[in-house]
Amino acid sequence: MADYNHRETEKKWQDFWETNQTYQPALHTAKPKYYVLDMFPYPSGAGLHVGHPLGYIASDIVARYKRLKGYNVLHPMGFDSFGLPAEQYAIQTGQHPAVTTEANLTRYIEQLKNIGFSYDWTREVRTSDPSYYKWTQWIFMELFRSWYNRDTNRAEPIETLLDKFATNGTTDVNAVCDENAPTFTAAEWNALSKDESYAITLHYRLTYLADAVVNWCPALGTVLANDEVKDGVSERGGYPVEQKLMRQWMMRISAYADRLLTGLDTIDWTESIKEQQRNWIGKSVGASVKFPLASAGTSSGTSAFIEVFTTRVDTIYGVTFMVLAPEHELVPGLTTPEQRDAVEAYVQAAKLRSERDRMADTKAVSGVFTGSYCVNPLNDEKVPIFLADYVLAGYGTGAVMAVPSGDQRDWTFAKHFDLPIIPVLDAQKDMEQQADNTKEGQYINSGIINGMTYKEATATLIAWLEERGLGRGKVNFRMRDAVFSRQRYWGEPVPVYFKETGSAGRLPYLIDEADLPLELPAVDKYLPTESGEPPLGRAEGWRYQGGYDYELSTMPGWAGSSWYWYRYMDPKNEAAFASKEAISYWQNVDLYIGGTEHATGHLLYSRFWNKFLYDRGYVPQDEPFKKLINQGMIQGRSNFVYRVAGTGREGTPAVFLSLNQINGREVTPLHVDVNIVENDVLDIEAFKKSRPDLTENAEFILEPDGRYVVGNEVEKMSKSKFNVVNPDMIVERYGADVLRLYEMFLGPLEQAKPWNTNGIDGVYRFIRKFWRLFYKDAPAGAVEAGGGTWIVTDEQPTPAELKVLHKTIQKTENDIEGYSFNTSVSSFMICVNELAALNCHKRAILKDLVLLVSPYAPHIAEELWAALGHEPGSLSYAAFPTFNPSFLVEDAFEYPIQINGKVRTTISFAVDRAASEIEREVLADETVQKWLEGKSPKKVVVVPKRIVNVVV
Ligand code: ANZ
Repeated sequence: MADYNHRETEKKWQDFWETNQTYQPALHTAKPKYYVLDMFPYPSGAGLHVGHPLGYIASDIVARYKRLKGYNVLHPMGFDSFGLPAEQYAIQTGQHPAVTTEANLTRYIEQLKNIGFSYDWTREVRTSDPSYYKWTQWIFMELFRSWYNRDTNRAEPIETLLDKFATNGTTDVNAVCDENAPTFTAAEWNALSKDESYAITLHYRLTYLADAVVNWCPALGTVLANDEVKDGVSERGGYPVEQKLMRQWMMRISAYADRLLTGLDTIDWTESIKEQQRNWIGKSVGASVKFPLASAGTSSGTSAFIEVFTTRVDTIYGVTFMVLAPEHELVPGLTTPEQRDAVEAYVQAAKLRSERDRMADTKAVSGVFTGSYCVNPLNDEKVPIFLADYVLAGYGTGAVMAVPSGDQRDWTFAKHFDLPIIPVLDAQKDMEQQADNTKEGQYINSGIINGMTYKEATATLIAWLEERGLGRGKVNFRMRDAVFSRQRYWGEPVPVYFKETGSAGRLPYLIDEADLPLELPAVDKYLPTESGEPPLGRAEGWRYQGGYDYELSTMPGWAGSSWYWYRYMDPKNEAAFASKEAISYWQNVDLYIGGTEHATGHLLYSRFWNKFLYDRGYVPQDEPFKKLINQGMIQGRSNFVYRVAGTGREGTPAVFLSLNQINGREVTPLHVDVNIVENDVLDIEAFKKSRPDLTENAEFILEPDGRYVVGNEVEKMSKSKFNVVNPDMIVERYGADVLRLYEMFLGPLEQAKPWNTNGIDGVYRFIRKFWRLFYKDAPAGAVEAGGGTWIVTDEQPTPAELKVLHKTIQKTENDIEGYSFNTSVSSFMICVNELAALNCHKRAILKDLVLLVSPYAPHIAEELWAALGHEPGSLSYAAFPTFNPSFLVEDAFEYPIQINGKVRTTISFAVDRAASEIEREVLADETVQKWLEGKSPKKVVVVPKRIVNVVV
């Protein structure tokens, strides 16, 4: 049993954990709960590289630590298994995305299991599994069946809205709803047909159909997200993308804007993620103002004013023009015949620019005059109306009162079109330099607010406008409702069908709950139909109840990930997304670990759905993730060989120079696979074998000691850079425990850092040294050749040994509680070195050390725990060693006590004890008294930390 073989041992314990379901938490227990969660991965075809497990290792350490601390720990893993790559592959090869996904999943699970995570695998979820997406669809249905009541500040079932309509019409309704929702009395409501009243409710539901401006790529046949569009073309394929109004499912996340903002103050997340969410939500406090249209140039049918949103109503006397977004609905009506061609050309051009480009571009000035005017309500000045694409259709009202003396973009625009610039504050700087967004100073040229301060001016103007029905104070959010449809195949079908109603047109209806899950139908190709319908349009005979059209778009990638942490609580439940009992026990996630790239996507949508489920009474907590930690990226460390310029071409053999042989010669660095390099020395044979194209007859100029030394550089870890390190290889060679320790040892969890396999030897040696505290005669060399004779003793530990142990207990505990995992690894190394130096092989010390190390290196810990003779089973539920500060007080020293030149006894004193106290205690000692034979000593000499000499 004594041989330590990491391959056998790790496999043995992984099997043990699986067979015994060691990591299944109990639901009925007096223990406190702890829920530690990883952001679940999308199983890509490339498998895991060493960067992926970083966060998983950290969370696993916490999970294992919390179990030892007496918590009932939920630590699950699953897969975000819908997604584009599998679908792109399906388009190219015809293989069903489910097949590709399944193959990738199998590999992921195998890789994860190799690393020894304490996941309860019985709870695994997959978002693409119908038994899972049944509940994603159900949540969609619940959103559809709900509205947002501003008075109660929460989502409510649509029935409470219908009650209000029936008793008082829209009078008492304070809802977050579409702008064009009609107003009516109870009598009018009650006179409507069923279909007509249903159509009205569609304006209120938390998920709804609307015409939204989207990035439409005709060649790909789909809407693209902002980050899938670069310079007006699709990132994939480079096809033109245009801005198009399309009917889409939307999520009314804007209803939650304020709560998403204030909720941030209640959770323990990094300030940087919170700030990103705050910016994304973008709360602006300002006013909306109506500028009546000047009659000239306007045609009938347009509304009689332009409404703007401004955060600086105090600058209203400085307005010298008005700018509308090119998509603004008033544009056609405002355009005069002389301006028509120019306006239409401009509107057309704006369509080709993504919103992001339009916002980013602050230098180029473009715009066009509509030919019409409106009137500044404060001073009755005529204001020309322009279009410019820096004004976004979807923000505020899509119209800006332009104040070139106050705003940079307005100033640039005014200069370009030679429009007047009127300063409104005496503190404003030279207007020829730049617009100055100051709130300081006294108002000038500003009618009723001249002489006031910013606050007074703002309040006065809002009151003035409100009195006349021309404006009001308004809070605006940058965050818009989220587009929820994708014209794609590999996603959740939307559980909706359409019915012609006659009077109310074609309306969307939810399918029966009993018909969930609405499964993805088979299709012949994963492409849009010839008529431009999404791929689901190809499914033969796919109709609801035999006759109705289904919604053909699918849900976006974020649907399935916006609630998955609840499914883990009760993953097999067929009657609910999780039982009330499970949810009320587990509540929410205590610790969530994942990447920063989800700051304004997943982490915002999850909070939104969570708040919705909370409002509707399905979950007890308003926030899903109490504490969030973002692990840093692991970068690759690329290796290079250097080919002498001009060699290796047109049949000439290549000449490769070892790093220190370059000596200023002109060389071309070429990436070599880091897996055939060890400690920066190239395995030339392996290189020749892997790249015969480069190395045929090649000459290698080596270092004097015969090695070929490669160069290195830190880059992103990627296949194309040949710097991907596969965890399987590390596990095979060094063991999972070494991989786990080493990943933590690389540096602080939250920092980006390069992977460098070179350093792994140190951790490998540490494991061996640790083993040798238990077994003697482990021959030098590989850990797996270790082993030897069991040398653990039952002797009492010395104060020095206890001190080493308790220092490490304290450090490990503080480190894990503070998520500082790298520092624990070094304290283990120090501890093992110190114990080895003390020649300590004592059970009393080692059993605690095994527990301390176990969250990091669980396999070897289990093996040693068993060898120490514990009850058969896992150490996972043992008790974490208790730190005792009294062992840390300064070391004691065993003083030899000499009486007349002969050592008669030893007495231990703390090294900082005063000599006078030592003298007193020595003389009082029983043995010493015996030797003194009643005489009083002539002389007592205390040599600190050496000896006590008594002369009688
Ligand atoms: C007049 C003014 C004077 C403005 C001034 C600013 C400074 P935030 O803070 O981001 O909410 N704006 C309004 N709607 C817009 C749209 N759809 N597209 C582009 N810009 C728009 O910004 C609000 C300010 O951005 C508003 O206040 C408006 O310009 C502009 F010295 O009105 B302001």
